[in-house]
Amino acid sequence: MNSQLQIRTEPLSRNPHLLRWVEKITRLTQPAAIHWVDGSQEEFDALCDEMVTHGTLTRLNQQLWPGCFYARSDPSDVQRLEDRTFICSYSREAAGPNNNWAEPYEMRRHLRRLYDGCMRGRTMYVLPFSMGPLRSPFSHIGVQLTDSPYVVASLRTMARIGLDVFREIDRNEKRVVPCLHSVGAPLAPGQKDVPWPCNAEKYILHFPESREIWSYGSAYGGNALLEKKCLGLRIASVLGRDHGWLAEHMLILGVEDPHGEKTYVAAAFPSACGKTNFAMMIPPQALAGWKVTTVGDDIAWMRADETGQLRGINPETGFFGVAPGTSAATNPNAMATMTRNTIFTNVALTPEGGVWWEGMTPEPPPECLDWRGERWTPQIGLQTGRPAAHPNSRFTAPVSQCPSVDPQWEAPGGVPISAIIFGGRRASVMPLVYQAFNWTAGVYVGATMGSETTAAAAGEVGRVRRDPMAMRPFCGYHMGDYFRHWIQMQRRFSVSPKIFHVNWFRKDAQGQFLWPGFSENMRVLKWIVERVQGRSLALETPIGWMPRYDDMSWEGLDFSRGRFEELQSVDRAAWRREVLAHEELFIDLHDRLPPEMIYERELLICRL
Ligand code: TSX
Ligand code: MN
Repeated sequence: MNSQLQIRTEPLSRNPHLLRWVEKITRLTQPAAIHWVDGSQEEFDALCDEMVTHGTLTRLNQQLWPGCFYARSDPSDVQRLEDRTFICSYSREAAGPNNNWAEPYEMRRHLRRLYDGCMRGRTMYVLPFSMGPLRSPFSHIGVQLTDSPYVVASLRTMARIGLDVFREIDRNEKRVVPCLHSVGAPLAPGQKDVPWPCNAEKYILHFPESREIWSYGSAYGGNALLEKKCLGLRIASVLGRDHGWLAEHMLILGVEDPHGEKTYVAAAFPSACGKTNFAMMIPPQALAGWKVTTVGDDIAWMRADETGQLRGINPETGFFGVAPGTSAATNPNAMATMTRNTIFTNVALTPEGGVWWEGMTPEPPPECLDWRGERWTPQIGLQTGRPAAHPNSRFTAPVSQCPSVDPQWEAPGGVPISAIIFGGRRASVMPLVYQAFNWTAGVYVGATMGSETTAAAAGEVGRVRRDPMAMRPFCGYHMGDYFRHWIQMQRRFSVSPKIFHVNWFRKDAQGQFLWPGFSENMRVLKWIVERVQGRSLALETPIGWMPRYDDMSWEGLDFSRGRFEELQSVDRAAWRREVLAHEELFIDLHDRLPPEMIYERELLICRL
């Protein structure tokens, strides 16, 4: 290790459980040094300097991109690996058909062999993090032991880390979630390191009963930033089930109406629906006085307060967003957020020390280095079909820098959530918006939601993939039990949040999008908020309540009554086929499906 780096080898905690665990893992993984992470700016700067020296990071042009860095991953380590992700519960049944299950005892034995000496020649970081504001009743603390400085630097943006968290661990009787992570690339004495060490064999393991996370072999995204999908969703969903709250794959946004009245909504969308764009949406000029504020773009932890009001927090402090497609046109707030203090991973590097990705500007730069570090020109791109940025390339940027950040985004008690929106990418069948008749009907809407696949990687393009509540890869237990938990949550509410379904992606007979989307989605949001406030009207249909043309605001948009009828039409024959397709999901979950789901399905069939 470089001698410039001040390594904190003295423990920053006195918690005996933590000290004993660190000692045990040190003996197992045999790192060359231990670094207790204090979370300071000086520490971050030193870590980044070190990574620049090693070639893991490139400092971007500081005039153009102050505080920004660029990382290129190993070409084999570019995404979350669902087939390497396991729930290691005692019984296979508890994990459900929605998860890969592995026997915990055998998995532990196998992984201990892999972890044996796996940090040789590297520094092991003891990285404490809090999901949610410190001392908030919503919050949970984790400690990640990792040999990846890239993970340490990224987590400083994504979660609250460092000394304050150690203090809380020492003060608090709350349990810490131990998260063990190694890139699985020990260094022999004198062996030269590579910029992005990782291992061909990868595992992302969750032990729901003991609330532990073990990750091995990857340094990318959700495989390695264990706060996010592993703790924030998979383990938290189990905690939520056991303690009566919800850990959801949802954005939270605030809507301020022209009178200054604030309404918060949470929304779940599968991938490739523009969830981050929606979380940071800017209303159109014509809807003067309406404002959207951002609480979070990925995870919502929600519970009923003592009055029975649902309240939610964003447990994270950063955005780990997909770069391609993000531009001043699609998401100006995201572009402003990442102008400084941002880590870009697997985008393209321009000759002037800036970044670029497909869709960032109308014209590509004349020349750049692609995400693999190879020369790329628009012509090479055309000839080879290779994009300059990897389709899953990312920006890691602080929520606090988002121009639309909500003033209450760090409130320890969360924000009141009045509505929940489910959405999907559907070229047909699904109207722009409808409201479920009640909580249970809304749970059915979320449970059966689906989205059409866009990337060839996901198999057949254009096929509807069921993704209940956008949680299919993130629910840490049996999906049938998860639906039951959702239904039972209603007992905790004095007034149940209203549930809606939206679809920005319906197409006409010519294959054109019927709805302009983006800022114009404010018109839908306005109707939703006014429904919550009891100020807007709706038409009862077989699938729920829908706005009529005159129930929505159209000033500043040329959108005809006829086009709206097409967008909102409910084709009963197509809907009957849709409901039959729900059978596929229900067969999978049959033995643990709550009876309410069957009943809601029967009701829907009758209404159709
Ligand atoms: O993010 C999107 N949103 C939500 C925005 C708040 N996208 C991008 C999707 C992929 C990640 C959308 N794409 C949205 C949308 O509402 N709608 C569409 C479809 C669409 C694309 C282009 C146009 C219109 C609709 N262009 C014109 O109408 C000119
Ligand atoms: Mn997500």
